[in-house]
Amino acid sequence: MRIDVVSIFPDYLAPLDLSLLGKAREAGLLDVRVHDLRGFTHDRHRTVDDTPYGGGPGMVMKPEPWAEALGHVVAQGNPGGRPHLVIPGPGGTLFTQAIARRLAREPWLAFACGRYEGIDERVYEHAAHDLGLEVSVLSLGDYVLNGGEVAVLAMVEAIARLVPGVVGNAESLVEESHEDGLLEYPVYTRPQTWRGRQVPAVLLSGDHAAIDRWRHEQRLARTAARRPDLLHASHADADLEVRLAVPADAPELFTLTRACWVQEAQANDTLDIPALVEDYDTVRASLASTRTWVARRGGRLVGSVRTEQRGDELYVGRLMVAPDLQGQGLGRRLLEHAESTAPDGIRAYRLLTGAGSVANLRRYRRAGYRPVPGEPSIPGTVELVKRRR
Ligand code: JD8
Repeated sequence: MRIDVVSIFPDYLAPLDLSLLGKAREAGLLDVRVHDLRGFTHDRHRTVDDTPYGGGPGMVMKPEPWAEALGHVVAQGNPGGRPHLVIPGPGGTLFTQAIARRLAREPWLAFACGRYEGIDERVYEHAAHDLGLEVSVLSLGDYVLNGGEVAVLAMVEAIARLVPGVVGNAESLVEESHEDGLLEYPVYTRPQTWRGRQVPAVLLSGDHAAIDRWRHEQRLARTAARRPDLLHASHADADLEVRLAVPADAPELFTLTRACWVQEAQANDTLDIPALVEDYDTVRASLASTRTWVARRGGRLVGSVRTEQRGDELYVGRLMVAPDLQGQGLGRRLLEHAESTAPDGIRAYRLLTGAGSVANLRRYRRAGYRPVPGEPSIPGTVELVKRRR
């Protein structure tokens, strides 16, 4: 990923040379370039600001130096390539983990660090309409900074660490706050007893299912205590309707299934996946042979899961969440719902996923599922089971 930053205080961005990001730059995973805006002025005083039209306090950043700086950055790129321009500002859209994930998929980002009272508004228009850049005005949070540099430091770190390879074990990326709508669980390390304080016994038990459950409960409790807005957000789905599917759901379900299994095909490097090749009639017919649950929010089909009883086991399958809504805990809630529908006599839950579906495997593990040892019933898949409590 290439990242350009323009600022009148380029030294402010020096922390991007350090730690993981510094190593990622050395490893060629990140190409970070910092530009001094004053380098694009031509007067003796290298002037970048002037008094505001209409009067008022402070100074405003002049448009011309910005146009030259952005023009220079764009001109350095590969022909036809254009950066996604991010301009931090207290009036911008709140920067979130979901936005960090989206920007982490971009090949080229440019950040414009404003100062003073801000940048002449025509620069935003010039970047979007004359340079043809996608422009995002983002805010770090509801408080006022003196300029954009601190915001850029935070945004670049939050984005760059999601670039594959930047963070050593991607494992840790999944368990984090805001990754799935919940805050993280408390962590402990040696010594077992410290100044008379103990580590919670469950963490010493070796019972990974119990540890996963305890951690999940801790996450829910912390989120309820510290960020009920998040909890409500993931439960905002108060307007989330989960019900058995009816034939009228089949068209949307067919489309959602195709959309959701594209990433599974990518993760498993195959298109030969039943959910991806089944035709509409097969999906419609499956509504009669399995208990298929659909989740709707505001009328939109946002997720689904199906269950099938086989002996004393409940097979859970086709768990899906609309790609743009993933990471908000919907999948976790649909899985919990599927399990909650298990009739008496069910002893365990069983599900199947692609061996390459690393993120799924992690989520199922966190939900208490364990891989079934031995050869999978379908090559290239992993079967997981969880004892019913
Ligand atoms: C960019 C100039 C200072 C802001 C007059 C103070 C982001 N969450 C955030 N808070 N503040 C910023 C931010 C502040 C900036 C600039 C970002 C450029 N200033 C201005 C308006 C009031 N001074 C930010 N992201």
